[in-house]
Amino acid sequence: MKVLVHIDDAERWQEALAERLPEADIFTSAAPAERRREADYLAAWKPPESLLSEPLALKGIVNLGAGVDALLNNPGLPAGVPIVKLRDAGMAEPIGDYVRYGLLHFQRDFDRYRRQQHVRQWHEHAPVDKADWPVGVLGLGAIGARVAAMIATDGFPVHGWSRSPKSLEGITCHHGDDGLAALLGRVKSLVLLLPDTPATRHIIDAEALARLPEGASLINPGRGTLIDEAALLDALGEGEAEGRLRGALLDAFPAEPLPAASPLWGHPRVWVTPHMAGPTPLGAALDQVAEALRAFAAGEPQATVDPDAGY
Ligand code: OXD
Repeated sequence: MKVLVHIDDAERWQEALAERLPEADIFTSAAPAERRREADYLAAWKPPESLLSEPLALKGIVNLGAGVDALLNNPGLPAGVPIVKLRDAGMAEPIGDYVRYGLLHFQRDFDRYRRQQHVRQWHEHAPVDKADWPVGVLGLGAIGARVAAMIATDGFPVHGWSRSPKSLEGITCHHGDDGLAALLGRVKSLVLLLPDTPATRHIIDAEALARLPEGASLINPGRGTLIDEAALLDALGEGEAEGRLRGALLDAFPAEPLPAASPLWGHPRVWVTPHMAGPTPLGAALDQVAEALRAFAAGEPQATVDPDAGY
């Protein structure tokens, strides 16, 4: 099988994949056009439209990440080619740690203490137990479910939400529109781990934010398109004094890098990180890619992405 690889450090992936698939001919998108045309499969992260629009006769695509939004929204994506994406591939653990950091940041008042430090103010806030800090996790796919389990183990009561019903041990599961409204009304921190699909775009709009209890916080290691940014800024209010929304820890944005002109950069109660919550550990990801390519070649592809559902 011939595999075309496109990702920032493609040569590293090419070499490591060749060790796992010695039977395969693996080359990167830097190869000449006639060589690229020979590819049976594409393993790629955010390939440019120009590459996808080339006359490639692909039998399958492996998305080198968990989110397929960039690929599905690429106008060059050839129709009908089955797509397999990385499953948890080791990203859930660091994403869980990112969420833990955010939860402790708000639950232990680090945001308030930082502001007090600026004015040299020594004042202790009454602690709130984790058991009294309900957390909502929107999205219970492979990553969301693992993150929900991690924070439940830490002692936070966790409410999970998915579009269709799910049952997860130790998590109070909600589903559908009514379930979402019920969850929003009772959580002190809201964590977004949904994929970017037409159904999830701006799911956190003014109405959803208004349902959150006064002083709730938002943690988004998922996708930037989940949030209506104008509504978010409105709920946060201006300046250091806490608004209806206490603060937001954001790792994902509709346009990345976050444009320098974005008001989020300078907001005193917004923490911006550069889409670093869930780095993909190369080893685990490569094992999954090799497995997916072998399954394609054997004519038994693994669970493929549903382009209509968007994940
Ligand atoms: C992913 C990501 O989808 O890194 O894997 O955002």
